[in-house]
Amino acid sequence: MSRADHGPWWRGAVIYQVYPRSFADGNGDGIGDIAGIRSRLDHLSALGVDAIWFSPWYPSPMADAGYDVADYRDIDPVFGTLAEAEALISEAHALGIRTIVDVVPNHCSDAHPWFRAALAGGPDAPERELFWFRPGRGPNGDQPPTDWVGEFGGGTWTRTTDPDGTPGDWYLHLFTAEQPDFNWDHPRVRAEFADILRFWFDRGVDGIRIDSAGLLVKDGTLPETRPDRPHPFRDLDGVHEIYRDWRRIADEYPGDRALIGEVWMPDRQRFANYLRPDELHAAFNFDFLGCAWDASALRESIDGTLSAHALVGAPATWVLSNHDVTRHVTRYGREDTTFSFAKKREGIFSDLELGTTRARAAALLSLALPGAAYVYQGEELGLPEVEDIPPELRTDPMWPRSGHVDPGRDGCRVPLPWSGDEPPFGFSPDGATAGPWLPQPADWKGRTAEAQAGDPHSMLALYRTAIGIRRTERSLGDGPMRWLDAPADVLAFARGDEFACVVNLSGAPVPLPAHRSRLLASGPLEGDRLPPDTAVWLRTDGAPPA
Ligand code: TEU
Ligand code: CA
Repeated sequence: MSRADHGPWWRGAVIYQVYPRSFADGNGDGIGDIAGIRSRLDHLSALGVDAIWFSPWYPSPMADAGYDVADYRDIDPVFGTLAEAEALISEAHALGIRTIVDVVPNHCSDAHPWFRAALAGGPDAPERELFWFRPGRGPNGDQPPTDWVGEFGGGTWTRTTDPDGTPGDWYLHLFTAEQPDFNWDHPRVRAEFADILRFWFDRGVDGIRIDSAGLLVKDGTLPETRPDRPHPFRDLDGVHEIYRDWRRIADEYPGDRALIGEVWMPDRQRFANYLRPDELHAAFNFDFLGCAWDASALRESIDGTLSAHALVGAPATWVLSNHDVTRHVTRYGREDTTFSFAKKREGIFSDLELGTTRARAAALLSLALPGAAYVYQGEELGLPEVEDIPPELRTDPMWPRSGHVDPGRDGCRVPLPWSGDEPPFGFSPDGATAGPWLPQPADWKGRTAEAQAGDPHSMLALYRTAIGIRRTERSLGDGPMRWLDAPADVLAFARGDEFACVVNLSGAPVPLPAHRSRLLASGPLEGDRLPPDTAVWLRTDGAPPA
């Protein structure tokens, strides 16, 4: 059934995140690539997703796995060519799947030609104005301009050496030293990104995911961070002007092009400001992602999300995992089920069976809520976080930058298992010259897409069935929802007059509300009772009792 009466696609889409390095390897070098993605599009088509978001695939020294971009208009040779990316975009479109590229506007790579020119040209190079070069403090200038703490921990400034060999100015980087921050006060930076957006829209992409969208504008007076003052680089009002410009560009193109912001922002009101009608179309709901597996916390997050979005007329999004966070099968099996970057990631016991049971229920919850839903590659296979990657094989700069305290994000980026009984589980073709770039657990044979495709009780089967129902169920996706009366610690809500979702977060089985039939359950029911950590989709009769 058509969803056309739901408005533009981005209001209710299921969007699948491909992390190209770890999705599928076409040429056998152990690193995922565009050829691999093209060979596995049938998986995404069978899953039923509406759109694919590709994490960065641009030329990059890979200091931050491609979030350090050296050229925004090309493809890194490890992933393939621009012609292959264009072919992938049109093949996805032929399957009815939209495409979203990841644009990183806060910073580039230190290998970007502008930054190279800024260094090579010495203190007077005009390219220095495109970044944040400043003299150091102290008599010898050997103290950084500020004591700001970076997003991965550690300082935010690195000193340069002038072409004559003497110590020179410092430059700002909110992430690693290999990721210099752009100066968005400079018109050339603005013009460059306007052109980059057009470059990808001209290639037919349907959306842009905007990396670190709240960080672009800095207070040029460089104050220290103080709790009683506006933050010097987070969520400054000036970012909104940038997104109003970008919205005008997106609106110039036919066919509902979408701008999707990565905005980590605890304040829901300020978060919603990015979604005003002339700004971004959508943004990732990290409030929900970080929320505990707890009925009242989830209900509060859902209500808070929906009311903040309603004020600006934007659709909510529902996200459980991505390439930066501990996979939710593992999170939900822990005693503390919340996520935050500030927390230790490692060495915390997780009951993966419990985590999997909850992840299945969470899938039905998030796919039934109003708005768009995101699926991070591998969550449809129920993959857990890989927590035993040997330290010498870890690649995430978070690991060294945290002083080897935080293992970083490699554990959610392990190459996908597709088929077979042993690594590389079909990730690379037969006869590959190298193993997967991160080791896959030897016991993943039961988690391959192939093994799960034939098992009606698998996570993959649950996702396929749920997304399939969502495609035909007119009340799902964007639209209203209504809470139903339910026992303590049970979330029950109606979508339209004939659909209800019930999630039992209590410790005991609960009776189901009145219904005509069961559409789908995340696990076995006990007669007419819904066991703990289980969700069910029900066909209800007319308006269900409120
Ligand atoms: O992540 C941004 C991000 O996670 C931070 O801004 C976050 O708020 C911070 O780590 C909390 O302390 C994006 C990408 O998703 C990530 O993979 C990149 O490493 C990062 O930007 C830099 O481009
Ligand atoms: Ca490859």
